[in-house]
Amino acid sequence: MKVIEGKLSASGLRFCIVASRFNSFITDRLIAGALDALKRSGGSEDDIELVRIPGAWEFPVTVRAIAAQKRHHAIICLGAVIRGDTPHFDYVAGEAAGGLARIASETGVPVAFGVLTTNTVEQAVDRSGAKSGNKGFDAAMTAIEMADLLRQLGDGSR
Ligand code: INI
Repeated sequence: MKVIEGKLSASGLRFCIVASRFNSFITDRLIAGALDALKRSGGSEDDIELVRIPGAWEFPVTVRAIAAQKRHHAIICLGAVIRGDTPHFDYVAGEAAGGLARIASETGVPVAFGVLTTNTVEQAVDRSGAKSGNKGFDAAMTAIEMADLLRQLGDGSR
């Protein structure tokens, strides 16, 4: 049986990290985790770009523009949407998730979803480098694997 799966090596691959500034005390930790994963997997600083956006609502329009450039092997989205007292959370989190899934499948560029959607600040802290790990690190590892997998499955143009 031939098994096809992505390798966990970032060497020679180009990544774009898109990170929101809203709840930056969380998203800065996610960025640190993602950079740690990329570098420890053999990625080069020269092959990593960081794009900052105001909030998670701005992910789809930004990522669509970046994916259309076809310059990166994968895009890593990092954000933190924390539930408040109004339904705002549901609109922001839902549109970000749905928009990013659509863009990945329409463009063929892997988009890793490192956007925390939590009920409390404590849950977000736990997932950005405390007791539940760092979801920025996890998203970057997924991006590395998917970048290599899609390169194997694709036309090899990147
Ligand atoms: N943006 C976030 O990234 N996280 C949030 O928790 C959040 N809340 O709760 O409001 C949030 N709102 C801002 C939104 O993403 C847009 O930047 C804003 O509506 C302007 O378009």
